Amino acid sequence: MLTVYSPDHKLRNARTELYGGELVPPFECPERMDYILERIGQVGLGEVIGPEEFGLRPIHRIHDPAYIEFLQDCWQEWEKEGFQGEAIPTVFPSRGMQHRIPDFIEGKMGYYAMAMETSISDGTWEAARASADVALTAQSRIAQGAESAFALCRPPGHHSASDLYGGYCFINNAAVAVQAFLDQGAVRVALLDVDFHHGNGSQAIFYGRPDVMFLSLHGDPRHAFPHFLGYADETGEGAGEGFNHNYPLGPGTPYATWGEALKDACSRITAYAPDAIVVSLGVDTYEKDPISFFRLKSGDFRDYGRTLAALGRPTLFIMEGGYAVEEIGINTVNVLTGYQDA
Ligand code: SP5
Ligand code: ZN
Repeated sequence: MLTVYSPDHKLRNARTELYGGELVPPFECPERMDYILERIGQVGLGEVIGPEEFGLRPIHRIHDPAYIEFLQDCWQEWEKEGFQGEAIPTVFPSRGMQHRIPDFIEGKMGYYAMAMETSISDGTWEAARASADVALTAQSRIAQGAESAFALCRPPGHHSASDLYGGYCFINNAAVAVQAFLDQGAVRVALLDVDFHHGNGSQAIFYGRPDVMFLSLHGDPRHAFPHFLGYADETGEGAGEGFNHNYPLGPGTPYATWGEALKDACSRITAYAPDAIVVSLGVDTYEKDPISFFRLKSGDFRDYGRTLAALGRPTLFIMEGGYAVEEIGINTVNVLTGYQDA
């Protein structure tokens, strides 16, 4: 299987994450990519290529142009104020307040943030743009006839909606790739999100549309980030009714239970008969993940890779989360070899 990777992810090197009331080194760190690349080499998964540049047009198909401008300018505007730390919002358009976009950077950040653990710093925008190019390059290989491809995206994307960043995400790489398939002639695309966290951004983007079926297995929002979306009764709206499927799962969920949910999701995908499948591949479902609560073991990742292969559709894997850094390579590549060897 072909992998697309850009070293420009290293430009995303924030020093801080707000966690438990402290500023700590981010869980979503550059070293994650080193372990995945190393494992790709060890198992001989296949060629690793760099991305092509696609510009802003495919990004604007998903994201509000004013939001993209905000991402581009945020760090300079923050620095200009003479603040000493990284850019973090402190005030939000909460219940009963206006949703007008302020001029001052602190207000703009609160408007565009869905969570404040994610600091913005120098290079964040450049890395996010490169990550989208990685996704689009892998997508284009499938559009040209490859059966599968792996977009080794960093930063991740699935928490980002049309005009929201947070949860370590800035541009929704998976959504941009889904839209690229549709713009190139696909009629239906399934977006399957197996990251531990609910893909709130992806759900929001496609919630009213029947041309994208979104399915997500994730920590129950009553207990897990992002807490405010991902319930089972969110089934789509308007023309999109019936094309959104959430599988919230509780603390301690083992692979036996998770795998049953995946099989249910797969039967829905088969019935939908999509032209392509995009997998938001987070491996924070792993038992040793430091911020998550499922109990998948390394071998389980290979097992569900085989389940995905049985769908028999062109499949684009997009990297999302996974924070047990030393095992992230083994777990991620197990999904891909499970798929490939099936
Ligand atoms: C892409 C992705 O996986 N984003 C996840 C972002 C999660 N950030 C907030 C994490 C808060 C975790 N709190 C749980 C404490 C458990 N000890
Ligand atoms: Zn996650």
